[in-house]
Amino acid sequence: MSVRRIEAEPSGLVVELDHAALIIIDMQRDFLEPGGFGEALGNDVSRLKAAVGPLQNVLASARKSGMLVIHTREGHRPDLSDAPRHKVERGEPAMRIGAPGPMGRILVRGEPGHDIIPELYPIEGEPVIDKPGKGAFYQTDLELMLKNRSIDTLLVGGVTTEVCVNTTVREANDRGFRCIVIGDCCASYFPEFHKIGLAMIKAQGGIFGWVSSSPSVLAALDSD
Ligand code: C5J
Repeated sequence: MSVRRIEAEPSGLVVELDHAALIIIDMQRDFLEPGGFGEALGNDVSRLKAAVGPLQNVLASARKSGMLVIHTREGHRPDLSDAPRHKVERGEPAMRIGAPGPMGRILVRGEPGHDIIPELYPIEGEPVIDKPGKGAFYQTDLELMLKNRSIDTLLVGGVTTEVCVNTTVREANDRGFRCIVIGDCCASYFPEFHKIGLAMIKAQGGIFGWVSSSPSVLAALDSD
């Protein structure tokens, strides 16, 4: 059993690597590249690039350690039968969910824009969770997968900090998982929401979880 200490806030943690998983949330072209869902909503998608390099480093290290790695993607069936009407109709986006865009239909499974960016592409053996909502537990088999492997601790990175990362961490926390959010492996279209999104997780003694950084996680994973 490999046990490591990870520096984090509000306190450092001891983690058994055999019972930990890296969860990478929604690093999809639709959120990170021009012409996708994120840009259609009026966002500056270049803001999310900050998380890519740190996540690449943590992903390489997690793979080397043998840790379970799980990727998630937000998106819908081609017939949009799993897309709530209010999600599709809200706001005044340049293109709505399901509309044809330069990377295929916006936020639709199987389209190029729905896929994970090449820099963080899953390798064989890494489960990919397709989720219709913001949280990775809602209407997915993620909890079952984690329980089957006796996972109790999640290292979490991805986008966006205050939306899908926060929602997933809250869902995980209520289900009894300990979440360590890797701050610089997350990003938001709104820098102030990124900062507050992380602050909300670690406030009040870690009300939803802990916040660490990629150098701290790498130091722990790479130490023998
Ligand atoms: C959003 C996400 N921002 N992955 N999704 O709609 O955070």
